[in-house]
Amino acid sequence: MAIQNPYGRSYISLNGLWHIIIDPYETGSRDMFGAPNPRGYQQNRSPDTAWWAEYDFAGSPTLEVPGDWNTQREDLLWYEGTIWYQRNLPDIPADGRRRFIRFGGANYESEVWLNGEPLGKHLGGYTPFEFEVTDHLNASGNFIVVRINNQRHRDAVPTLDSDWWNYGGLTRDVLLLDLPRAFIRDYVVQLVPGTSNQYRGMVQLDGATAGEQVAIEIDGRQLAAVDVDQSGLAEVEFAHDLQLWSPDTPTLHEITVRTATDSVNDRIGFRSIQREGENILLNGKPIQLNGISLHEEALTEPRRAHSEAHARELLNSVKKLGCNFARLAHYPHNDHMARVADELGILLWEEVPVYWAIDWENPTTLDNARSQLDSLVRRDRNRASVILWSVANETPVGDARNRFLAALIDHARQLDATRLVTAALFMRSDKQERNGQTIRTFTVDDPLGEHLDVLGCNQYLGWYYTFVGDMDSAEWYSSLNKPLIMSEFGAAGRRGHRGAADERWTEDYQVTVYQAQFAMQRKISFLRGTSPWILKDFRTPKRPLPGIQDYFNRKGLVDEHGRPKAAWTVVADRYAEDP
Ligand code: GCB
Repeated sequence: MAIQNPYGRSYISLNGLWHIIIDPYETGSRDMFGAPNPRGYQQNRSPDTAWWAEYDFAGSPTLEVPGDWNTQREDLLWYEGTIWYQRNLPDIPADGRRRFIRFGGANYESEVWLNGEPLGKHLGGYTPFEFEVTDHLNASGNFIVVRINNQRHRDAVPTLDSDWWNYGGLTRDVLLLDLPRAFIRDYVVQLVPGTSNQYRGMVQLDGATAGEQVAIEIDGRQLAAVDVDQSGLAEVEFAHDLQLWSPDTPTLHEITVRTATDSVNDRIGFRSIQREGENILLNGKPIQLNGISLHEEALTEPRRAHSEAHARELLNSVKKLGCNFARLAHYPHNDHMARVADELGILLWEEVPVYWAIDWENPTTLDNARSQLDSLVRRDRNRASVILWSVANETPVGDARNRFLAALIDHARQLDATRLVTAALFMRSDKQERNGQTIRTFTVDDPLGEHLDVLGCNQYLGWYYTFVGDMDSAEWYSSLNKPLIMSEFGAAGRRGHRGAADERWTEDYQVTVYQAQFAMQRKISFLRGTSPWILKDFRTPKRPLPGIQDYFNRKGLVDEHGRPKAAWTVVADRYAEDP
């Protein structure tokens, strides 16, 4: 279980320049016959310290951490393989406190050593992980080595194929956390759904003995004080009247969790989110989600976003578009996003990279997906902005897939019963002849819908399937009696490429598709939200069309540098009409 709210603790940042060795043949970890290399790079030797060494981190180039490696050096743009990272640590006093190295995210497989000793491994490119180093630290001369490999695998999550760039490296902050012997590892404080003043939560201590007391203060007032059990766990419940959080009033309260030896401050918003029939209720009232989808790329540059400043830039742009909602596709974005969304009042859909053709029959793949979901939920379940956990995107219906996703849905609910669970599904498309006219009907009837609270549907009418005109008479159905979010729709247009309203790849055709989509969507009685595809053009190896795509998906409302296209205004006007 990861340490809650790492940025609220005392820490040293390990961001900055790290030395790297590019290692496509895995020379740093394997010998010539494929056995583990006893002279591996994790030892951080050099010809000066070992006669056999054929490497030297100190003399090797550096990369900025956090940052994807692809956009820091031209020769790494397409690289998929291993890169070793190394840096020295500042001297840490042996003062009885505990130290943890926390990685916000590293894509995809990471193996970490301190002073040549293994700390552990992590799978998954978008979730945080940490290792305790208290007993590994020397008085001076400590160094850390990380081997990162971003090769794609059939049994991985995501799998071999996905429509985004496989950015590799230490893509998020690296922190050295400094904590007391017995510390607050995790806590959750939530409003009980459907109430306006009932609170429930838990505090998990690490290194504490049974009977130690934990207290929770909100805005300086102590509201609960409970003893922890044998396992260091305390459950709390209290009643209190507080101003609730909503997109219009994103009020955050100052929370302190305190024990005799530790305390941690946070800023938390409280709100209730529920489903009632085809409605989504925020603080008991039906809400319409006017949103936009986004990848984790910086607004003005085509590279991984990682900082609070990036999060502000992206989410301010979401606000400017008139949204109260954003879909963070297709994997957990960095820690800063939900925190900034909390402040700005943007509701979030958060997602794990269970995308397309996952290896559904493979139990190890399920464990991997579940552990990514687990990390995401535990990381963000104190964030008021997050209202939806999404377990999958565009996955093919089938027994193995249904079982796999049902297991993820159960897991999300077990960890967090206060939010709604969704997935981006497909619809069934049929034609009917009526009074000499052909009517297209679309039915959201994926069997997974039974398990979800909210149905997501990705549909590219006017782009991949059917023509724009077919949307005029389109009818949408679902017998599930659940709210629907159009989680993707849109069209590609290169910024500056103008033409007729029906000319594909132009800004103008993008406008045409959005207009037809919104006209059609007005008639869908159970539609409660939209997150069109997508805020900005993003890098993807799957889009080679020269002169138009050049390895960018061009469905953005702004281009890869953040400059708006004509469709921006269509979406902004639509949301302004119906805020
Ligand atoms: C989809 C996927 C998304 C793609 C998008 C597209 O359905 O969910 O990842 O990028 O379509 O542009 O085709």
